Amino acid sequence: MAEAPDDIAHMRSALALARRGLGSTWPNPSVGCVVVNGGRVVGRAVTAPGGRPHAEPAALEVAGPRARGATTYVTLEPCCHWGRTPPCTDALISVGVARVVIATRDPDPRVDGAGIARLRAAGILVDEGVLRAEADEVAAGFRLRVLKGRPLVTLKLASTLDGRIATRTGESRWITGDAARRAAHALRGRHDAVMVGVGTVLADDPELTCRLPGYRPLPVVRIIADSHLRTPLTATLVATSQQAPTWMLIRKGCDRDRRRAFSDIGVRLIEVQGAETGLDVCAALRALAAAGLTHILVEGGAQLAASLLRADLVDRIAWFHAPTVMGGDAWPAVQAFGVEHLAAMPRFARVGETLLGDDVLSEFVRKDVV
Ligand code: AOF
Ligand code: ZN
Repeated sequence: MAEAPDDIAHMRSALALARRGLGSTWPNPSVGCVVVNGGRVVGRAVTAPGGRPHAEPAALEVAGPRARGATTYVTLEPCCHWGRTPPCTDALISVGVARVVIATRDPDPRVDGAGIARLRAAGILVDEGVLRAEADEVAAGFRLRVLKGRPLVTLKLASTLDGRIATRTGESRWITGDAARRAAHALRGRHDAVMVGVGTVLADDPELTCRLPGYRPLPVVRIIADSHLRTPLTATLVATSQQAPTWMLIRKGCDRDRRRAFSDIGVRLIEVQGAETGLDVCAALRALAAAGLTHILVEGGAQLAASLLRADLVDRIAWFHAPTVMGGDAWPAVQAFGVEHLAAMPRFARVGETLLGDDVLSEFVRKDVV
């Protein structure tokens, strides 16, 4: 189709809405919807926290009677299945919109083109593909969950220029400055969950919340990959599990009394197959997708980063570099993972570079994110 400039502008604002919901709508995708009548925006909405209501009925409700004859812009194909809410296609049909512009199809097998067919069968004009690439990027976590059964993984690292995260004696606070640490909190705000390995819990006792006021309506899920339940019951992540969810990925066969102690406090334990050392990261991500997560931020440590890179499971990297050097006896951001040839290195494309005080945030993506 020939894309009208208005279509692009309205879809761009629908995408901006969708981006705002990232981190809060899992297990559902964050969808943006803009209703336009006579050239004026009469309704707009994003998928609600927790995934319901969907964006379309919320935007139609704002538009009220002005939805009749309107054009509706949606970043994802409207659903046509009866889930926990009635189909969005039926809402669009019943209020009498004239045209629906869709950025990309919903990969959910219950929809996947059937939403478009249903709208067309009802006599609504449908155009698809407006800003598809951007929409696929916004929905990348949801697409991975549906199509590959795992969440999207962003690896966040903060290191010296030579990729070190702690001195020989273990000092690590702080390597990057205030602006970089605020940006790291904003990253947490856009992810469903933040994950660390047990080594990081033992070394830093982090809280892993998003401490930017008003940034997200639901607390971020905190996940500890801890095959042998080495986390102390007194760890901050455990002690604060009433304020924000704490999940632990553990190996099958961990001590029952110890497991009970964690679940009594309110920690959710998820059993995962073991690898020779630690957890099978593939199985761990499968379990997290099955629990509904679409997008996780991995904040270390070096062992978990290495396991994910070795298994080719890192989709995006956010790497903060401070203008300092520690040298080879300091702790590396990524542990050894056995690369012998250049051809075997995981490769990423650089997509962004932001100066944050004296630090730099470099962002990378793998080349084949669905
Ligand atoms: C839409 N608009 O805003 C979203 C959609 O469990 P349910 O009933 O909420 O349905 C979840 C599915 O709905 C999800 O897998 C995806 O296919 C779609 N998400 N669809 O029309 C929205 N969030
Ligand atoms: Zn829907």
